Amino acid sequence: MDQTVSSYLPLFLEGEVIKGFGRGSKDLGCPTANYPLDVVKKLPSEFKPGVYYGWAQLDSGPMYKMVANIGYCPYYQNKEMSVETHIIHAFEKDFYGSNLRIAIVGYLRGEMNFDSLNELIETIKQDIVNAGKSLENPESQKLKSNIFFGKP
Ligand code: ADP
Ligand code: RBF
Ligand code: MG
Repeated sequence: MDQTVSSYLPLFLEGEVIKGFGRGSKDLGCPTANYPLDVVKKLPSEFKPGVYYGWAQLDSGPMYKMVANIGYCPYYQNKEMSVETHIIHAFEKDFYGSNLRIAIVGYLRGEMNFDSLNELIETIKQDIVNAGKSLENPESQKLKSNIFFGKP
């Protein structure tokens, strides 16, 4: 892993799931749970924007794999940094207002710009596959039972 990245990983974040940009990520097949700005501000100053994988827990529920985009979304040119978590699980309904705990375990790639929305979506699909694989390795598995997460 990248030297700067490995100096602050694993990184644990916790906060409420709020309304995000409302760009309909859900309609694209990739809903992302957004954090309020006070959580985003807890990232270390040397944090490298990009796509990360790790573990997620809603309230005191079960552990799920996740992939997160942390940065400025060059495709949309956001002014503020955002932390958006896509939980790799099909939920029956929304969970705005829930407490979301994440462990950011590893780095997949830097944020990129795309010529079309379709390319962005295809790249995200591949990120989900890559995250799923990386989370199977024993180092990643260990973090799933970290004391940071509540007992399901
Ligand atoms: P917003 O712009 O408000 O973040 P999204 O289209 O990104 O809207 O949808 C995010 C919301 O969808 C989350 O806040 C959550 O309530 C819900 N959701 C349902 N399934 C998932 C999932 N697998 N991962 C993340 N959020 C999900
Ligand atoms: N936005 C970008 O502008 N560039 C990216 O490379 C990028 N990668 C993403 C990877 C993942 C796994 C996820 C969940 C989101 C990513 N996004 C990226 C953010 C995307 O633009 C945002 O979720 C939109 O709201 C989707 O419509
Ligand atoms: Mg979102």
